[in-house]
Amino acid sequence: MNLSGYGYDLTQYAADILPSGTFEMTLVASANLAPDVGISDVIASLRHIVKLDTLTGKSAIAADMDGSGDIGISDVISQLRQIVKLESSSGFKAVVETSDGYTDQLNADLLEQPLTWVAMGDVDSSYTLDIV
Ligand SMILES: [Ca+2]
Repeated sequence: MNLSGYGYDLTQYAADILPSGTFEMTLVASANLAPDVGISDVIASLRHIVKLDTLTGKSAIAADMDGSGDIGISDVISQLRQIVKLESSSGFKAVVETSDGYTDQLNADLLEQPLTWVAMGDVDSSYTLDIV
């Protein structure tokens, strides 16, 4: 991973033994690297909840703030609390594209694929951070 363009040097980190089964990889937000959650993201989540739109892929993962597997009012409340700084950022979550779409449930085999970082709460993908 090379995040040097974003002011991060991850070369000091290494994983010799990966967890067995599935796991998630997250990146904690910081002052200069945090998802840009806005009202447009809240609206996108609400439109999904009332079935005016269907969020899929990275947008659906970004909208599921609590990682419950679905997008509900509690996720919207979390987005709103982050906008008004009542709640700290949810940071970023690594995803891999599979034949079934994007997943945040990683395993050793999936790590052979390129990772994409989803900015949690940024449903409209106004903030993207790709790692090649
Ligand atoms: Ca949720």
